Amino acid sequence: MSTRTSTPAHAADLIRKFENRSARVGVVGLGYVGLPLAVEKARVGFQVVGFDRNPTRVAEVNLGVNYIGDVQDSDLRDLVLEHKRLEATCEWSRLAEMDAVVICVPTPLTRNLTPDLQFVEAATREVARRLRPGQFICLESTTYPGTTEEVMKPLLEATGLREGVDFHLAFSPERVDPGNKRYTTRNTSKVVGAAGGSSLEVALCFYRQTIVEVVPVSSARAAEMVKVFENTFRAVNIALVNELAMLCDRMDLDVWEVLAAAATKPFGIMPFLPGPGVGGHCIPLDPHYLEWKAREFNFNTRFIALAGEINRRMPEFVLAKAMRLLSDHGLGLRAARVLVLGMAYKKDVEDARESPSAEIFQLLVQRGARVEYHDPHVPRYREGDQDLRSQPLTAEVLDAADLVLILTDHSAVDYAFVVEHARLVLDTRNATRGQACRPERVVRL
Ligand code: SAJ
Repeated sequence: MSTRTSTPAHAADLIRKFENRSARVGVVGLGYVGLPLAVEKARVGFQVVGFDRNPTRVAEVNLGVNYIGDVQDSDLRDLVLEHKRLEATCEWSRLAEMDAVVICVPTPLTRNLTPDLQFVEAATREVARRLRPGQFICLESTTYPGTTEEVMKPLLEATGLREGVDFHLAFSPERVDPGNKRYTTRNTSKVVGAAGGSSLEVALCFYRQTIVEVVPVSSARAAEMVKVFENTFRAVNIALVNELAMLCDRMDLDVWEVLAAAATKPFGIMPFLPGPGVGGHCIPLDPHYLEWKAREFNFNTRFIALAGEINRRMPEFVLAKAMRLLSDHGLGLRAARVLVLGMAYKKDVEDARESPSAEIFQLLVQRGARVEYHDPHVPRYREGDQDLRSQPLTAEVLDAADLVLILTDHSAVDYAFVVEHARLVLDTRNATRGQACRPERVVRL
């Protein structure tokens, strides 16, 4: 029995609908956050409608066809085709039917690293056009502290309806770790912040229907700050080990040996590993949302700026190391044949967006190298005028390359086979650790 404060009629009505699962739930944005959330809500009995601007995604969901690695194909198929508790639509007018609307849209950066809230604002405007008394609206997209209260709330209250009385508004950051089989949408604790008492009550009840641990904080701004801190923490620590990798290269030390030994400390340390750069649509972007907002308070977040600069420098560092390695073997980068292993931004995911591999691929091509790639999770890579296919990982393909460049350490690749058949390997992920030691052939970051 929850110790519930007196809640306005709409809040009490929403809480009742959440607890008896009669609430109709809308999820705006059916990507790596929205689709798993929609599946979780439908799985516990809610009627869920997914909203997306992409008609292809909408059609795939309505056919029970899954396109997100963290969602089980059978779950989506059963919920859509058998139980009919999940459907998708491009018709924004149906937002009026929803009791709860969760917004999970991208929050990218502009070219000069400032927040781009176009998708959040567009989604909020669609919701506002259908806003009615009794609805609960929640933003999950990672953003700077203040977005919910300073951007969303005014757009919604422009309808004349009032937050905390007519409708309820909250922020609850997504914590999806793409490819993580252990921590899923269901068992990853969830932070929730809202403008006022009854809104927090409503939000906590909504998330407690599907998530094991829900963590209330005092405001939407606090919840927004929690999330950008989480991702800044990762960006800064990844930058630290990337800087160490560049220093160890200069000092002829093995950064992998140093970090492995440091990780034996049973307390006060946390393992991060260097790599060819930082990809994905979170870590390289989200900290700059906080950096931008901090300036409003005349505050320079120097750690964020420095971490971003170091992490963005890694592709050039990898290129320089590859050029040195080829030169040591009497080869120049121009006309060299290079096989890139891994286009995805991190291991065991199929997402190549914001991938450092793509940047390094481009840098190699610009310097005249003949570049191919193999990635078991990315059969085709298109960017700009490039339309590339993953090459089969055969002895012939490996032998034909002057240099094999390991940029993503997918578990599905046989690195013993790679080391056996490649002439020269630059391993930026320590994926070849433990392989037959061929120091004359394998160099690590
Ligand atoms: N990376 C390193 N070294 C490391 C860790 C990561 O080079 O030690 C690189 C990865 O290869 C990748 C990039 O950083 O290119 C980001 O990897 P990530 O796993 O930190 O980030 P995402 O975007 O896949 O997922 C993260 C979540 N990851 C974890 O918590 C482990 C989490 O921070 C967020 O829930 C999620 O982003 C998000 O949506 O914010």
